Parts: sequence; structure tokens; C-alpha cells
Amino acid sequence: MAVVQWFPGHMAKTKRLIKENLKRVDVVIEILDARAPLASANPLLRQLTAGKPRLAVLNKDDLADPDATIRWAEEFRGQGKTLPVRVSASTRKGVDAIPKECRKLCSGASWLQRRPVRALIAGIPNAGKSTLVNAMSKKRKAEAGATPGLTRDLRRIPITSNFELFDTPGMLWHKFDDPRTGLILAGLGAVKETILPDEEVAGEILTYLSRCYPQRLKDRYKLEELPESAHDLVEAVGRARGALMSGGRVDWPRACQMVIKDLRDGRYGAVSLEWPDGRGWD
Ligand SMILES: Nc1nc2c(ncn2[C@@H]2O[C@H](COP(=O)(O)OP(=O)(O)OP(=O)(O)O)[C@@H](O)[C@H]2O)c(=O)[nH]1
Ligand SMILES: [Mg+2]
Repeated sequence: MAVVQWFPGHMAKTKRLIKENLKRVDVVIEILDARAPLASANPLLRQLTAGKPRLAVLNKDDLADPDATIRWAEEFRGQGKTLPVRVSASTRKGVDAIPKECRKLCSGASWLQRRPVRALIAGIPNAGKSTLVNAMSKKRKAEAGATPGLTRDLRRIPITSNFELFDTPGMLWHKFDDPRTGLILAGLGAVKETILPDEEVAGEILTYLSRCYPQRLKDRYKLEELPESAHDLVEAVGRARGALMSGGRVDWPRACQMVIKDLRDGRYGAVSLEWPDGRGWD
């Protein structure tokens, strides 16, 4: 597996934006992807915002396996950590808890009765930061969409008379020490497509799914049996979905794109890519 390094100029700019604006905010909200609460946690963000009250939010709860999310909650509780808030920005489920939790984090502050709580929303690209801001503001104010790197600047968005948000562009960190992190983030669409080859991402994702969700994989592609190797899994999916070239050979780029798209579109049902016990990955 390749080690991913992707820290382009606009992320360096985001790092600067966050650093410069930290003194203007009271709370940092880190948006995590509920399907991968560890891989989507940004160590650089933690380092940059050390000392600020912090609220972790697991977004895209609707796409994550509820069983995995429960186990993560047990894991965090066992480690004595505050539980992240579970939300689904696209359906607005759970989002009302965010301003409440942020106010709680500021309780006792002398200014609390005089001015709004200001919270900075940050996280990896495509985590749903802008969608969440829009869900909370009840009006569409931040540009959101499936492309990582859509938000380019810091934006201040008033939510209510006592709560304000600052939306920031997505940011990664300089180097993923664990190659699995890069793969998971590529699968989730947080890393630009050209950084990791689709073949590698699709093969690894299929292998993971064949271990953790074999029946879902069989159902999705109408397969009786699941082959063992990543190569044979891609072949089987390509044939099942008719991604073929003339002569009947599997069109690999197309087959791999289908797998990645199916994952992002939730076609395997609600699946998580990380479990506290590390299952599914070598
Ligand atoms: N199913 C589901 N999709 C979501 C949810 N939240 C966001 N999305 C989708 O995820 C994609 C990325 O959303 P954005 O809000 O643009 O993400 P972002 O974190 O602002 O991305 P950048 O600005 O590029 O860093 C969009 O296609 C959203 O519709 C959610 O809770 N559930
Ligand atoms: Mg955005």
C-alpha cells in the first residue's frame, strides 16, 4: 500500500486561516465521518487547536453501521473521552444538539449572556461541514457538494442570536503514517481522486467488505460466492455489472469506479470502514 501525502497549497492556507482565527472563536467543532471515526480525525487540527474547548461530531450517521457506531461509543466511554454527537447533516437529524453542546462547553464564561458563542467548524474534506452549517442555519448559505475542497475560504455564518459558526475548507495533514488511513479516506472521497489509484482503493475496499459485510456484497452484485483475492473480487464485480471491454475482458477502470461510487452512494447499505477491534483490515 502506498503512503499518501496530499497537502496542497489550499490546505496550507486553511491551516493559516484556522490558526489566525482561533482567537475569535470559543469552541472548535471537528466534523468526523461516522464511518471512520479514527481515520477522519485530523491530528494536525488537534495540534493547531490544542487548548480550545472541542466538540467532536460524527456526521453521516445515516451511512454508518449503527452497530459499529455503538461500539465506538463504548470504546470512547472506556477511554474516558466525551462522546461525540451523532448527526446526519443531510437529514438534519441530531444537529440541534450542536449549539447546545457548544454552549455547555462555555458554561461559566462571563461573556455568555452578552454575546453569541462562536464555533469554528473544521475537518477533513468532504466530511459534510458546509452541509451541516446549512442544516443548522436552516437556509442554504455555504456551498456544499461531493467534491473535496469545495469550500475555499473561512465563512462566518450567524445561526441564532446566541450562536455563530465559522465554516472552513477541508484540511488533511502532511503524511498518513498508516497506509490504511489513506485508503479509507480515498474511499470516503476525502482525498483527491488522482492521489491513490482507483484499482488499489477498490480492491482494498472490496476485500474489507468481503470480510465484514459478505452478504451485502453478494446481494449488491448478485454473486453466489466471493472470491478470495482483491484482483478476483474486482473481476467478479466487473463481470456482474457488465463493465466489459470488447472481447469480454473486464474494464478495470470502470469496474473500480463503480465500486467506489457504490460505497459513496451507500449502495452496500449502512457500512462502517473502521471498528474499534480493527476487524476487516490486515
Ligand atoms: N448521506 C449523507 N451525506 C452527507 C451528509 N453530510 C454531507 N453529505 C454529503 O457529503 C458531501 C460533502 O458535503 P460538504 O458539506 O460539501 O462537505 P465539506 O466538509 O464542506 O467539504 P469541503 O468544503 O470540500 O471540505 C455532499 O455530497 C453532501 O451532500 C450526511 O449526513 N449524510
Ligand atoms: Mg465545505
